[in-house]
Amino acid sequence: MDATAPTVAEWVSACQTGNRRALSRLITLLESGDAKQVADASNAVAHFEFPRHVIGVTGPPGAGKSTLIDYLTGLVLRASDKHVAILAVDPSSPFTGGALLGDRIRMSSLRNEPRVFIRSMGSRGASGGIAAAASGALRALGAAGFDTVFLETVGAGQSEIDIANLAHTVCVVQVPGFGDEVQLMKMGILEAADVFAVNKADKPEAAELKVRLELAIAENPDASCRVLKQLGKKFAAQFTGTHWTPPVVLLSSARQENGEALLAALEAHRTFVDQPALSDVLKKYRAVRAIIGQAENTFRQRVESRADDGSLDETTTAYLSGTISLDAAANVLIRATNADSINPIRK
Ligand SMILES: Nc1nc2c(ncn2[C@@H]2O[C@H](COP(=O)(O)OP(=O)(O)OP(=O)(O)O)[C@@H](O)[C@H]2O)c(=O)[nH]1
Ligand SMILES: [Mg+2]
Repeated sequence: MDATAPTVAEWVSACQTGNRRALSRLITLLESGDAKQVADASNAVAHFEFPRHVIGVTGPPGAGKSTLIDYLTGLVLRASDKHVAILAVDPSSPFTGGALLGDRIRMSSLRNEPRVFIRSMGSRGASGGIAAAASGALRALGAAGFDTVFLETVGAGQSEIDIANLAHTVCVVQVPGFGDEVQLMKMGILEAADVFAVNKADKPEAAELKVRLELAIAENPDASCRVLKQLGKKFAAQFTGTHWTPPVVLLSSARQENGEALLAALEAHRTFVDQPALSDVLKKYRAVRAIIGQAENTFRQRVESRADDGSLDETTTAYLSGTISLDAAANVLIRATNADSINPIRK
């Protein structure tokens, strides 16, 4: 390696003084570096907190997510001196920049705003997985002093859910013409949102969709607190505070109408998750998820390096000849990778 090339630690320092190129480089490393670069970059940002408010914005293609984020960002800039980042993550797109998502981002009216940072991420074979890369990027944005991040994701696959779950607040954007409430329930949409934005209020059917959504939420109070659902029984049981009912906000992003109400709803949710009893549980839960995620990555890397060095051959032969079951073969591998590990807590 070039001795004069900046180290990852130097990039992080540069990020902290507002250097956008360094921030971009760091995110690129997290997104598409080799295993060592990803590990170095993740470690370098690990002790930084996320920005104060990470807002996941998700919903069907064409619902107006990007238009809405542009509009809300403009409102935040006008009302405060906050720095806002827009991170568009598309797990299905292998290439940054060249992706459609990147093209749309480049059209943003805010791309020349000094207090705004806009970036898209795809999964260009990131060795740690896209959710881990996005999580690192959020820490890098925290290091760089951003207050608010809008995290745009498309679709509802597992990777998108993992990404949305990084956010403090998830805003699901809905538009008229996407079926009835039975379908909404089936699609698991009620469980996915902290706040609903019914966009395209300039269309006549939008007001009706808002009413239908509110009814569906009222009829399914148990399904509609994403934070507690996400925590699962074990963690949720530790929290006995007030319940959150997702508000439904009608707005027109294209006409720039009623975005203030949506911002207020998002902020109210941030305050909700900030109550100490809940934020402690959430913090613990996130740490557990982060450790499990990292363990999965490490395990995958170890398994893959074993596959390369030929040490799997004997097990594979035994499995192919029917001497051992698939389960037993997998266990041989698990035990072998365990032997590689060290425990820094109990040496
Ligand atoms: N009528 C109307 N059109 C809107 C509104 N908001 C966005 N649109 C239009 O909807 C289309 C899609 O908007 P985008 O912001 O690109 O939607 P998106 O959800 O980000 O789309 P993907 O990133 O492809 O999933 C564009 O033609 C927008 O101009 C709105 O409030 N009213
Ligand atoms: Mg978009």
